[in-house]
Amino acid sequence: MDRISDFRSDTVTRPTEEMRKAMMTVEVGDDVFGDDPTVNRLESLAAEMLKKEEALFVPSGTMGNQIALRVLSDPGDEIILSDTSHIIQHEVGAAARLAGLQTRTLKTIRGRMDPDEVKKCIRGEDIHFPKTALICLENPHNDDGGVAVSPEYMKEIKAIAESEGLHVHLDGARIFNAALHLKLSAAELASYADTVMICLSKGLCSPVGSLLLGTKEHMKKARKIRKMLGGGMRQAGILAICGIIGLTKMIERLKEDHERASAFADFLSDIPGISLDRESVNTNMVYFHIKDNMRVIRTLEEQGILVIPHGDRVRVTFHNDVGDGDLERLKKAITDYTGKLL
Ligand code: TLP
Repeated sequence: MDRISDFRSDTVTRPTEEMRKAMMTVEVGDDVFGDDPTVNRLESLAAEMLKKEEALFVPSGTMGNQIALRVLSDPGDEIILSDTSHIIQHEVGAAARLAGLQTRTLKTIRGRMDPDEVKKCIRGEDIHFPKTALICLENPHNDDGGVAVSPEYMKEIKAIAESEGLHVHLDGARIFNAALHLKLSAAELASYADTVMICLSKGLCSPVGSLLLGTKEHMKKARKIRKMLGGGMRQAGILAICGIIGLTKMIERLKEDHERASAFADFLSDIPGISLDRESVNTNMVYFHIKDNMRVIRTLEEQGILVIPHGDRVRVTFHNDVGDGDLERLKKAITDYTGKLL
């Protein structure tokens, strides 16, 4: 097969030319000793951009989320979060296994839990009850269509948490996608949470790495937990330099992914036999329903077009390594496939 059009995830993005070149010459040190100047520069840059006191470079988004859970809760506590959040669906049960938490999951619609339901779930003191420690948000909400969730909603949840003495963690793996769509700063979204995890290795094209951000005190605790989990890296500047390039040069480009996702969603909306929640498509992902989704996925794969299943849906993700040519190829393959079904 000559060409692969890989729409499986924005995690498949390869580092840009500039990143590869910068990796060759970047200054490095041992980050466990706090000696890597490039990691330190990345952490300061991210903290400044998101207006948090400190940032911590971690190997993956999953580790960032899991460290946050440990920082903001004690084993045996309960956390409230979306039933389709990444923490629930895609982190191998780590909240239970690594942080010892009980999870209270709530239905989400377009990335939002019902604030009244959230309130009802917060437990008072009772000898039988676990302590409610934390509410987790995700923005954009991946499983609900990569949908960007409004700042008003986040503010409402933060106010509920504050009034009950709870913390809020934001899984902001694609926070810049959400901020671009909502036309506000990532710092504003981050302001509605105590800790925020952001990924560098998705639309921003870094090969590896995420950041956890929060107060100095929380990040001190987080640094130790990262070490315990085996996430203390040594000459990690070689990766951090890509994160710096991602944060300074790759954010605006995400708009192109949103435009392609939106064009693709419009295209799908006109095809009989395909259904999607058009309103939830506002960042770089398109989820759609089609009968026997695995069959479509296999047919596309035979033509070198890669997409993934998500339950009974198909997910298509736009990113730096797929352009207009790939989109046209995908549209043609879907037209051919659905044409044959009619
Ligand atoms: N998401 C991946 C898969 O794990 C599903 C993807 O292809 O979308 N939070 C959110 C909202 C995410 O979407 C992801 C990755 C993570 C956390 C975890 O990041 P990594 O893969 O760096 O552990």
